[in-house]
Amino acid sequence: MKKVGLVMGSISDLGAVQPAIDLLKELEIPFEAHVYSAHRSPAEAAAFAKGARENGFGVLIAAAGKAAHLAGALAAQTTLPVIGIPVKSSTLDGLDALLSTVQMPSGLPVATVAIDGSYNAAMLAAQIISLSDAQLADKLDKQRASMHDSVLEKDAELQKKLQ
Ligand code: RP5
Repeated sequence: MKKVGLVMGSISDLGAVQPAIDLLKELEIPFEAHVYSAHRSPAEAAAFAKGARENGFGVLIAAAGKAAHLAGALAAQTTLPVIGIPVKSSTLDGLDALLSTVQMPSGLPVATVAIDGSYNAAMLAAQIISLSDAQLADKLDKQRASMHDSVLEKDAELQKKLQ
């Protein structure tokens, strides 16, 4: 199975990224997580993205806050799909990071999830990896079915309460 490369701009992003790490572990998808900054360690960030395809990665996830250029900087170095997580910081509620991540120039897409949406970033990465892994696709189908069932259970509970 191809690996997921998860890069965060600062160790202070780890809390926001944790749901992605947990989901990748739960789905048993091999991954590497690194702290590489587009601004503070640009050479390492670029080298990681440049070598990612030949190093067995199938998709990259980048989490960064403030002037969040990390996802775009990785996308500039690889044609692997790159998923961006805008991280909420102490000012501007993450809108700064959202706009910095999502507004990529034509030809260099970054699939941007919601502010602090790291769970969905890992889910999207899993869906991409599942294109070439039937077992993982099956796990995702089962997870979707269980989500569906739990919504119906909640509805049944609500109907009971309202009687
Ligand atoms: C970004 O700046 C990081 O991704 C982080 O979200 C934000 C703040 O970084 P620290 O100053 O906490 O290291 O580069």
